[in-house]
Amino acid sequence: MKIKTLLFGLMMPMVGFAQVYDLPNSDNTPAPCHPVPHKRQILWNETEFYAFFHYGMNTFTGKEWGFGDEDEKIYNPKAMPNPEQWVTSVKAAGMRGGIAVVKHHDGFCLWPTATTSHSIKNSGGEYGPKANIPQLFAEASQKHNMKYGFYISPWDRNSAHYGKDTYVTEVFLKQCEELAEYGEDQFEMWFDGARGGDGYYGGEGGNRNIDAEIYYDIPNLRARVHRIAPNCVMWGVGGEARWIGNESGYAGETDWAMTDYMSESVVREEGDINGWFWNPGESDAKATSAGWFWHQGESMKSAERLFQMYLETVGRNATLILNCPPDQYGVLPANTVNELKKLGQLLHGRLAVPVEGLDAPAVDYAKTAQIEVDDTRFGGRYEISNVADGDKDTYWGTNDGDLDATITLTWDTPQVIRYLVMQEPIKLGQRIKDFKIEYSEDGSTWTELCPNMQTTTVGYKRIIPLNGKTTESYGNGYSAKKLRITILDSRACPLLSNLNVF
Ligand code: FUL
Repeated sequence: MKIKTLLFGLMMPMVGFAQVYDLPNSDNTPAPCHPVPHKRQILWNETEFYAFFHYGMNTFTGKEWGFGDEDEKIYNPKAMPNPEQWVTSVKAAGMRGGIAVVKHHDGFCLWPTATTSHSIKNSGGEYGPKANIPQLFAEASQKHNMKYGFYISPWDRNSAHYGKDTYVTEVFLKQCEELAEYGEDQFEMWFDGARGGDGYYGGEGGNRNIDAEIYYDIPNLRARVHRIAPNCVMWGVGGEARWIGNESGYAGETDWAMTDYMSESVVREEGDINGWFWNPGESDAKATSAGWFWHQGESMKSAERLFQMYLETVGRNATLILNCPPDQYGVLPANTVNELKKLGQLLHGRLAVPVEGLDAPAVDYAKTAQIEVDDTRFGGRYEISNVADGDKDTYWGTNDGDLDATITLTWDTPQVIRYLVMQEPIKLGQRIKDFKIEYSEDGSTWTELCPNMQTTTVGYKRIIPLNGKTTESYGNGYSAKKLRITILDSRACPLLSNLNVF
């Protein structure tokens, strides 16, 4: 037993329970380890895996970045766009929500905005003017119990106002408010990092560059959107979640949800243990082979490749926003839908990710293990059984100052195991900074697992492929009578809200 635990235990009979329970922190709740997330950032993190839908003018021009001079009539869907099909297709992949691009750099708005005539109002064909994408997307998401939000490009290559104050006051902030009005329950608003450049700019053309940190009036933007949609995380330039630093679908094996400054890629991928504000990572990646928008003849990445991405993002304390572009008919093509379904089966069968219609989740061996630990926080509420009770609000912890601990899971007969999932209760900050994992087949000799992997951070969620590989993670597995997790160091007393073993 740790010295402090022992002293505390010895003192208890002397002090007496009644007196202790009169103390302000009578249940001995651990002090937060700052910085801590806002409630909206915790809810956002719980979304874990969601889709990106790049759809708009570029879908019809074949471009990735429209110049802003495109005739509105070019946007001409071949059928009524069907966001409900987008939502149900990604739900089948185990996703919990999506972000629809409703204005890209070309400035064309997929809703009848009051701020510009460059919108669906003046678009072509039977369906263009009728399909209010944010509205249809919000309604479909609500219907299917999926989280939703919108991508709105701050850079606007169409607007004559871009680069002037009037763009921010009369166009951009108003557009963000209009979008917020499509649903007070939206979870994220996405702003790309583009900082201006050349464009049409109302016909004047030329180059317009701005300083994104100052120009977009971010504090005001945040306040105005949060007044309408209080749980909407303002991504990127909004300062409430960070870009992970690449578009390839991976986060650092070490990944802190805090940052200090955002200039270096290592800080983006790994965060900063000394960061002073909560700024968790989101990884944006493409599910298809070509660009962000739909392109003729493009192929879909395999479900196995996407599973690997999931391990390297959601499994490393980041979220994954996976781009699935709708085509000119306003639907996700069949090959996308099929691969998404396969991905859902992998996530369900290997990691027990809930997917509607699938009812054979991976078996969670943490539920049948006998779990022991060498240190439990005084207070009666921090037992190790909390990590396997399926309740995200209960957690295990050690006493203050005890920064290490050993947790041992034992099974009556050996189980074949492949993945370990760990979660910290992040409302009290991200704490664990070093741990190791070992297993024993016979119950007495120990072998370290994944020694080449950085077993440093945990955060909201860490998924460890026990063979140390994200590429061929589903191998033969390990026949284990025992699994031992040793927390070696932590920023403050370590806490864990959940453990799963698959
Ligand atoms: C970037 C944009 O420039 C790309 O076109 C795409 O939308 C990507 C997700 O964000 O900043």
